[in-house]
Order: sequence, then C-alpha cells, then structure tokens
Amino acid sequence: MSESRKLHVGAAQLGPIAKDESRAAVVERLIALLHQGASVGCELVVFPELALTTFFPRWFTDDIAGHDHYYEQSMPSAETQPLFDAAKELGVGFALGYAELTEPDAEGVIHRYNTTVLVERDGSIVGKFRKVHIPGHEADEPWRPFQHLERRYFEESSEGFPVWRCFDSIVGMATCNDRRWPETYREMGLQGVEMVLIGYNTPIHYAPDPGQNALQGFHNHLCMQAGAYQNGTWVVGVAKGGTEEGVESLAQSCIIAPSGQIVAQAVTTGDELISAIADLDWCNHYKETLFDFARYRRPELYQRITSQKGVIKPPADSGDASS
Ligand code: CDV
Repeated sequence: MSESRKLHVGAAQLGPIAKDESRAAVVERLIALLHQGASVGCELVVFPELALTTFFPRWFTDDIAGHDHYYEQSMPSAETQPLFDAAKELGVGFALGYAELTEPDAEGVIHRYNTTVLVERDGSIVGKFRKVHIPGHEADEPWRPFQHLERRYFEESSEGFPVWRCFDSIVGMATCNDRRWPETYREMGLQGVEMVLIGYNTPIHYAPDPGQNALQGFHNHLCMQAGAYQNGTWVVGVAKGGTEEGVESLAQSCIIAPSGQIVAQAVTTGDELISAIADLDWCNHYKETLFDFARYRRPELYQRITSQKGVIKPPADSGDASS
C-alpha cells in the first residue's frame, strides 16, 4: 500500500503590532516563529493578514497616500529579505499577508491590494493572492469607536481564487473576510484544493451590529469548518489577535481537517505557533464520497450564484411559493 502524503503545517499567530513598531522588529518576531516551526518539523508556516504592520485601516486619512508607508513596494524588500533567507536556510516555506503597492500599470495607475505571498521551502515565490471580498467602508465614519476603512485603502482583486501545485499538494489562499463566503472555498474546491491558507484580523467589536460581538469566535470557526468539510480540504486559519492600539481582535487560530474538525487551536492571544501533520489524502475521503462534485453537483441550477449580486425577492403578491 502506498504511503499517504503528509504536510506538516504551522499556524503562526501574532499578537498585536504597535503603530510605531518597526518592520525590522516585526520580521524578527516572524523569524522566531519560523524557527519554532522548524524545530517541531513544519514544512510550511502561515502568518496572518497584514502581518508586517499594525492594522492601519482603522484610521482615516484624507490623502490615501498618507498611509503608503504601511505598504510594501516589492516582495521581498530589504526589510523582509531576512525572512526569505531564514526560510531557505531552514527549508520551511511560509505564507505572509501584507499591504501591496504595485508599480504603475500600463495607464500609469498604482494599485493597492491586501495581499498574501506564498513562498516555497527554497525561498522562491510560488504565487500571490489578493483579497477578493473587501469589508468595511470607504468614507470617514467618526461615529464608530474605531474605523474599518479597508474599502478606502484596498482595491478588490479581480484575480479570483487560484490554486498552486506546491508543497507536494494543491494549495490555495484567502484573506480574512474571504473566509466568510462559501464561494471562496468552492472556487478552490473545484480546482482540487487540498489546503487553504487564511490570515485574519477580526476586531471583536462589530460596530454595524454589536450583537454579533459575542459570536465572533463561533462565526470564525463555523465558516472555516464548513468550508473545509464541504470541499474536503484542510484549512489553516491564522489570527493577529490581542489588543492592538486599543482594539481587541479575535485570536483562536486553528488548523481544520477535511472532516471539518479542528485538530489544533491557539490558546493565547499573542505570538504562538501551533502545528499539525496534515494527511493530504484524507481530503479524498470527502472529495470522493459525499462531495464527489462530478457526480452530485447541479451547476445548471446554480445560475443565480454567478449572474446575480444582491437579493431579488419574489414580488410581494406572488403568494406562498411552496403552496
Ligand atoms: N480584516 C477583515 O477582513 N475583517 C473582517 C471584519 C471587518 C468583519 C472579518 O471578516 O473578520
């Protein structure tokens, strides 16, 4: 019988990053976590969304360029090169979330994305994922105790959810709010994904509906566990947790099996590495039975999912559809 494929993966949760913490200091923290990962045998370590800076979309600036010092103009940069060097030296790959400022495009336009770079064990870049579902708001909303201006500081990606053959597996990525949307996982599930890497910054206080505050941890796990199970894939969810610049964010980083079960979970709200040996062939138990897409899906009946954005209710006088 052939041996099953295994990938030892680490989730490197970060505690808060202060506004005045230097990139060099943050990269040192990341390298320490990478070393921890190497010492327990990890081949891949996943860092959170926007892992190089404080979560700057909580502050409004009139001139967006006033926040450009929070973005990376190249990857690796001089400041992140030591992380790439450590990865190569240790033979441990990583995924790292950061704010990306692009070169001018053909029309001379610079773009800002909420990006994650995936790096192989030899330090080479496998690919980049740019966040698709950008939450929050565009304009100043001073009524909030803190703001969530991602829609001001980041463009929505139009590149969708690619997957890559790497780490002897099929790997995809998503970023924070992307994890709440079933389409995220299904897009990758339809490409045979075996491991989805997700970094997040989730403030506990949700200003538009504070009734959801107490459910943040539940909803975090609910959506990632469902995504894992319904697509027969591993999911690695990694937080920047703790109280950063006065804002408390959810921790509870976790590694989820294709069964939907959490097999490892962080117990602190600070820098913490958890890991699991992911049996990639376990994915097939779900991909080849209940979620055998080729056999059971009915895409001809799912037209609304790609043709329609918002809700269109039946006309008020249409009666009870079930009668
Ligand atoms: N960084 C995020 O995308 N945060 C969102 C919040 C705003 C709801 C999240 O989905 O956790």
